[in-house]
Amino acid sequence: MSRSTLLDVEAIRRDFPILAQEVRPGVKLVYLDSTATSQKPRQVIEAVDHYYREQNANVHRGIYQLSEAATDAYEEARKKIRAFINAASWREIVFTRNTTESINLVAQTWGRVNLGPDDAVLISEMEHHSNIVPWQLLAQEKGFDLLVVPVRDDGLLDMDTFDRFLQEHPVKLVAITHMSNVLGTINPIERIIRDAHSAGALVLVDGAQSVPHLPVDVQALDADFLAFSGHKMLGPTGVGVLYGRRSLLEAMPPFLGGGDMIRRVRFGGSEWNELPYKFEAGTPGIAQAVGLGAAVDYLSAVGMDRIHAYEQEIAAYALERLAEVPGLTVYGPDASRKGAVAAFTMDGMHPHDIAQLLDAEGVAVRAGHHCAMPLHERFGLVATTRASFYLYNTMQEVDALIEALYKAKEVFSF
Ligand code: 7TS
Repeated sequence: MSRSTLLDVEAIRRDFPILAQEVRPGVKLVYLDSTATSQKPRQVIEAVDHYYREQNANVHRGIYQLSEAATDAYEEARKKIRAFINAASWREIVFTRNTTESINLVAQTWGRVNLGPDDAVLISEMEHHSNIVPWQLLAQEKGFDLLVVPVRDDGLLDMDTFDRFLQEHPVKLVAITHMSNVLGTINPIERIIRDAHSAGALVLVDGAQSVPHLPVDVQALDADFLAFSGHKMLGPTGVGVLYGRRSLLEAMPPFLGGGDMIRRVRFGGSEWNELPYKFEAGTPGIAQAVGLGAAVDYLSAVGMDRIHAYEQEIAAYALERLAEVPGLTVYGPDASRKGAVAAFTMDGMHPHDIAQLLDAEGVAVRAGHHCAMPLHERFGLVATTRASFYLYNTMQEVDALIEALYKAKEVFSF
């Protein structure tokens, strides 16, 4: 397979020290699990290192220079993230630990105040558990209906049922993934938001898989909430983001109580801090946020449009090559409707065995239900093997995957 002209992938790869690793002498690492977590470029590793060497102090507290430097670095990262998703204000960017915490924050604050027995929340069959379980927990307590939009055989959302649910039920919130972590399906999020708003519902977008891979503009989308994780977009673990429309965040009660989220504490009652600090109780992941700022710089310098276009190329090539392997089934839509994720099964082979045999060839893929058990059940599966790609993966690595799959088949033919 020839090289893509969209990205200088070889130059990009040189920025990621871990990709030069050999899993054993002579066998190069082929990392195909970026959907679980991405690798980190030296620019991110160095930003974290620099922060600890030169700026480390607690934020929003000290009046000494180092604390001011730490606060500036932390707030600078917030501003970079604001620009990256084109939020109207940095006050709409709340640092959390990850997508999971961002979604739970909305459920436990906005949801707790606004949802009751006469309401419905609409999710989909392709959600990650982190966009199912927080709503189930709250539904048990508040008695609202949790409606689930089905996934069609071709891996696309059943939009007719989506429309019908909006017409027939008092839906107050649509909580939906922008891109599936298993099927790779990119949902028609503009239309979903427009129709939800027309029906009087707010929309929370699970951007865990879209923000790292596509240009996402919260103002153009008119999203009410957007949740995503730093570690899937070249940033460190332990930092995530909740974007919320300012008027909504202003009206929401706090999530966790503690330091930094208050303006004044009295035993008779406390007052909350201004946005976004109202939602950032306790010492945050400062170095992690700084690292995420560097990750956003890196992605922006390459260009999200180019990253997405390159990933479409690699997805198309991967699907074409996977289709050549006898007895292999890939789940999800064709390459034009999905990101660079391929979850598959092979006749007569357990998905975990496939992953283990691939590992012996240096090819790192994930096997299991990928925290999407209802989706697997819908396709009559307990598990799939999943290969996923990012800007640092090459077409040659697709070839390495295919070769390793043929070797795995040979093992099983004995
Ligand atoms: N939503 C989606 C669509 C995801 O893919 C994930 C993580 C999450 C939410 C949760 O993100 P977290 O950072 O809070 O854990 N997905 C995966 C995966 O596919 N394999 O490992 C994690």
